[in-house]
Formats: sequence, structure tokens, C-alpha cells
Amino acid sequence: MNRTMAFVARKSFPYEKPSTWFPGHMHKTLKKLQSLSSKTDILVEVRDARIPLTSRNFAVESILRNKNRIIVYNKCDLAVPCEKSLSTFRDEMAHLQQSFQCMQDWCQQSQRVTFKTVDASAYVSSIPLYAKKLLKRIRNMSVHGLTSNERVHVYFVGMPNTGKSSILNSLRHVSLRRSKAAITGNHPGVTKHFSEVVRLLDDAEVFMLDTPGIMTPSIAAPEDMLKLSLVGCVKEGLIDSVTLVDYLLFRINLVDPSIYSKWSLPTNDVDEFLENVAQKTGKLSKGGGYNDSTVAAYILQTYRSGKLGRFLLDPTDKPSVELRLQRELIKSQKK
Ligand SMILES: Nc1nc2c(ncn2[C@@H]2O[C@H](COP(=O)(O)OP(=O)(O)OP(=O)(O)O)[C@@H](O)[C@H]2O)c(=O)[nH]1
Ligand SMILES: [Mg+2]
Repeated sequence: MNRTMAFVARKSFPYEKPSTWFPGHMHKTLKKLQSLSSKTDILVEVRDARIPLTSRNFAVESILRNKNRIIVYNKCDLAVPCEKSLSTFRDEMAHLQQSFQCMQDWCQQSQRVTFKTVDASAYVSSIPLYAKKLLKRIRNMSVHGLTSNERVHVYFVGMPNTGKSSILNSLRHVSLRRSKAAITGNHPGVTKHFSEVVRLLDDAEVFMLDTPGIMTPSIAAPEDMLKLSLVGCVKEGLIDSVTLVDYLLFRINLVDPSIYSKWSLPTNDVDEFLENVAQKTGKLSKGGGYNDSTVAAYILQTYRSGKLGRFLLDPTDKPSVELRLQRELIKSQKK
């Protein structure tokens, strides 16, 4: 039997370091959201489709209860398999949309926090079709009597770097053909302050507000920090890049080790993996050594840009979702 056929992936990844990333501006944002709660009519919570459960922000949930809520699972283009034709991509998107909706229904049933309405939506911020659909949902909620205020305020909230500002811009462009109103950037913490109100519709008093991305003050499980870091929600360097690559290797091996066949035979050993990648990408020095941080950074960048497999890091089947909700409940009761 050759090595590929004999390969058995690790079944677990022990990681116990509890931590979070919650700098001052996130504290301030949480407080401000709390104080603005009565003025918030529609909440658009933006999550990363690659971690649909882990990028849920329960700190925001608990202060903005009883609102109309739309959950947007953004960056779906990085969560569905690549090398597919556009029509297959559409099928994958429909499948993702369905699984996100089911997941939302299960969460809603067992949730301690209630919302007036909850809607789940798969999204890619650069594709206008999704902006049109989201715009329609917001319009229905605003205009068809779900809110009583004359002026409707739509708040974009969520974990850092999930694409809140990009979505605000995409909606504004589709609705009003106006240029960008919010600055976007490829690292977490780009938006540091609440934005001014930005008009969304020209025929109704509906306005949007962009908010800084916030993590939760504590993390439900240490492994969540690894997932959040892998997709770019956490400040670079907080978790050592080799540990992140080791975790990525663990996840890829569970999906399909042939994803990295251009670099290496299947392996569970991160050092062997780094060395093989260094060799294949010309990052070995004359003496045969390599800088593990440089190679790790290269692998992470390849993954984040969608060029190293597109898959979910969170399982979204019913038993896994329920197990997670149970764990969260136990943790919150212990506090
Ligand atoms: N592949 C992909 N990238 C996206 C998508 N939406 C946004 N991005 C990219 O993700 C990065 C972060 O986008 P932002 O809109 O700045 O994210 P944010 O949530 O406002 O981030 P903070 O303000 O830091 O909390 C940018 O590089 C965007 O171009 C998407 O649907 N797919
Ligand atoms: Mg932003």
C-alpha cells in the first residue's frame, strides 16, 4: 500500500490556551451598541461562512435582543470548493444557504436570547445578486411594518474582518449607485469607530451604520481562537503561525489531504509539511534550512486567499450544532 492510501488523519487537535482579543475600541463598541439599542431597528450580523458558528457574536446577541435580525454568512466564495463552473457554484451556494438556514432554525429553537425575526443569508460581497437579495429583505422589513419608527436604522455588526463595511458598500452601490461610504481592508480592525448614518434607499427613510468589528470578551472554546485566527478575524501574530499551520493541516487532513498534493504527501507532522512546502516553493536556503515563520506565513496567506481548499472549519450538521449550543449554555451557567 502506498503512503497516500495508508494515511490516517489525526482525530483531535489538543489546544488548551484560553485567550481572546478584546482591545479598548471593542469594549467601547460594545458599550455604544448597548446605549444605541433602542435606536437599532434592524441588525445585520455578518459572519464568516467558513466558521458560521464560531463567528457568531453572543456578546452582541445578548445586548441587541428583540430586534429584527438578518444573519449574513459572507465570504461564501471561500467556503465552497474551487475549480467549479459557475452553475455548480450556484448549486453549492444553494446548498450552503439551506444548511445555514437549518442551523439558524436549530439555534433559534434552543436560544436563550430572542429576536423578533431571524433570517439567514449566504453572501459574497462582490456579487451584486446577493446585494439585491439582501436589499429586498431589508426593504421588506423596513417598509412593510416590522418596525414602527419613522426612520429605520440598520446596524452592521459582527466579528472583525468578516466584511461588514464591504457589504454596506455593496448595498449602497446596488441601491443608489453611489460610491463607497466605508473603508475596507484586508486585516481585522480596519473600522475603529461608528460610521455616520449612510442612506440606503432613495424612496424611504432607511439608513445604515457601520460599526467596528468586535470579538467576544471571552471565547467559548480555545479551539475557536485557532479558527478565528485562520480566517483572519484576529490580530496577526497573536497565535504563533506554525501552530496555526499545524491546525490548518489537521483540518485539511480531515477534508482531503490531496488539497496540498502539489507540495507534499499526506502528513500529520507540521515540521515535515513546512519543509516540503519550503522545498517546493523555493524557500530553502543553500544549506537546506528554512525559516518556519516565513513558510507558515506563506501557507496561511495561500489558505486565506482561497487557494488552498475551500471548506468549512465548523461542522453544521444538527448533532454538532446542538453539542456546541449545549457547551455554550453550560459555560454561561458556570459564570
Ligand atoms: N473573498 C471575499 N472577500 C471579501 C468578501 N467580503 C469582503 N471581503 C474582503 O474581506 C476584507 C475585510 O473586509 P471589510 O469589509 O473591511 O471587513 P469588516 O468586517 O468591515 O472589517 P473590520 O472593520 O476590521 O471589522 C477585505 O479585504 C474585503 O475585500 C467576500 O464576500 N469574499
Ligand atoms: Mg469595517
